Amino acid sequence: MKKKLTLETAPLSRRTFLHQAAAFGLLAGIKHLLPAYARPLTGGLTPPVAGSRPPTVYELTIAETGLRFGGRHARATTINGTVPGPLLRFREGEEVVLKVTNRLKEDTSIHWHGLLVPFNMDGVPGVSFPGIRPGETFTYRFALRQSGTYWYHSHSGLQEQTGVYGPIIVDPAGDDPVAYDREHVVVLSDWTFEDPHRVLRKLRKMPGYYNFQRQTLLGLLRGEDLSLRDRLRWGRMRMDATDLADVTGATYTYLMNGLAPEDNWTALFRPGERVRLRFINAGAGSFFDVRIPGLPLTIVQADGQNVQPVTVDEFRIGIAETYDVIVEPREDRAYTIFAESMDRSGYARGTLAPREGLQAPVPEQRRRPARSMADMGMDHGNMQGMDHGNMPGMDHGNMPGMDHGNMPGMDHGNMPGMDHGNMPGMDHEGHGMQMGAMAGLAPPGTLPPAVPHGEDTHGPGNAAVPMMTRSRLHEPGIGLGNDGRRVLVYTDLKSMEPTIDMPPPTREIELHLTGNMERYMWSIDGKAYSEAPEPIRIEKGERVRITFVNDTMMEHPMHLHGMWMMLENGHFPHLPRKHTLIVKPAERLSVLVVPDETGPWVFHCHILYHMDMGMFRVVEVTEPATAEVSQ
Ligand SMILES: [Cu+2]
Repeated sequence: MKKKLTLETAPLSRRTFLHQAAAFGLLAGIKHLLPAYARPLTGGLTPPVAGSRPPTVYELTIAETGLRFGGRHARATTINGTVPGPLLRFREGEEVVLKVTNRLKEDTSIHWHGLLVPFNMDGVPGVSFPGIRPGETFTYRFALRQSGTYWYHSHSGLQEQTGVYGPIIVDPAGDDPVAYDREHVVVLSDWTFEDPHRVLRKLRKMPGYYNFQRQTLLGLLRGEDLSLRDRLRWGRMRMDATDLADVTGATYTYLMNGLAPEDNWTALFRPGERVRLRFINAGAGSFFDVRIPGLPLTIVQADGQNVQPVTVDEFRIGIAETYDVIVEPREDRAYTIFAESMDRSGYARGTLAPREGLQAPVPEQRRRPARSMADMGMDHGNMQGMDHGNMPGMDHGNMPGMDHGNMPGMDHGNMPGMDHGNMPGMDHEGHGMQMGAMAGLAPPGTLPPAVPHGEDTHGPGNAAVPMMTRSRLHEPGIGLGNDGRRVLVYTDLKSMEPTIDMPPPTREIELHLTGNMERYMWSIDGKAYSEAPEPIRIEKGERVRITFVNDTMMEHPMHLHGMWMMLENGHFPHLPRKHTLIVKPAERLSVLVVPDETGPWVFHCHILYHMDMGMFRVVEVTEPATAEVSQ
């Protein structure tokens, strides 16, 4: 199908916009000029120009600029003077040149999130290139091998928190399989008026610093959240069931295209049009739950890759993920685009309207949810006969004593879903194990089985290991799915095109996401990046299964550079290709990778502060050694 872009639906010209905006006083609260797509009132994106062109050249200047967010002054790190930065629009197959100039007093960088590029164009200082020094210009040059919605951001220090991010659209070389009449980019992010280094210092001193939503005694007496028994249990674990996000609305202003909720970013449509919304979560520390009351949302793309359309009422967008959504507003009225932060401490908001000046009611915020025993891998439904009261050494603050032999009634044979016969080569004793060329790994697409945690507790950098880890891809996630709304889950995602050439994996690498919330330490397999862990080595063309095991109580949006992760959600050969995956607490999740570019690629948690604290690794892709070895 061809997309229809008629003259009537063409975006407002800048002059028309300024004229109308001035007439209605819309610019009053918005002192800074935003890129066209992000302005308070926008008709939509400029349609792409067809035909081949010489290399597209973009000049991007990173500098400190005074801006306003929700009426308050701020110093932001901007790209060409704005937050978010300009929309970069390319066409699949073309070569692009991006000249990035650093006008800061510190080094900077830009990483093209989700784009497959040669490693030296990937923009990670210290891994892909040295970084861009103050006053210097670095020229990125690469050919585009894909299409879809992506984004870019700084990979230096905490610059992403202070504004260095922007959207990317790569139009397909041929016809777009998604039909639409009009499109808008919706960049979600979080802004703090504090210096992010100060935010991090506070978290390191007191990880619950921004958690102003703890359970109160009054709430306990009212029977909210947890029973007294559960609450005491959480206390013994020195954890807080209401710890949903490290950084919250206590300091964050949640932004939609750089605008605070009161500035009400407004996207225009004509009733009856098919409107494509390209959602990008460019937040440094916030997951968003997105809905548009009154409109079903048809998901057509995830992380830039077309998926078989699935219609939902709401979806959770993890940090660094993107989702393209089709809506068909038929009525001549306004609709609120509501993006609530996962911990319910605030929201980003905008409006879809047939003309300016309209707005719809803003939904009430829901109550923040609480963590459950399932998030600790202690789901009673899955483990009959597990009497917690009788478990000696169950001090989760430091759980080396997870001795299964000491747990009365914990009969592994009784655990549904734990079929050892289905787990070829599962060595429970070790983590980070690399099983060499092993025949009999589960076929591509298989959901990981539930597995009790092994002996390795990952050392002092890790606070707790869940007793049982299992697939949670079918779960909508904490705080969702219990109010009658249909919520997108990862098992809904099926790629549009089948993966035809995907023989079974020949090797499995298991990685544990670890951390100590109390000390604000974050790591992989118990080691922070500063402890110089060995790179993860994969040969070019090798078919590897990577299994992530989340040993912490938080969701981690894990991002792998340089290659797709094919999510094993049971839908082979239609496994969705993702660049970022939310891994839930106590979850075991597998992806297949087949790297086709050599070089050092980074793999990290996209919560900026977790990455900074060390939840970061290098994946070294090398040329295959010799024919004998690779045989
Ligand atoms: Cu993380």
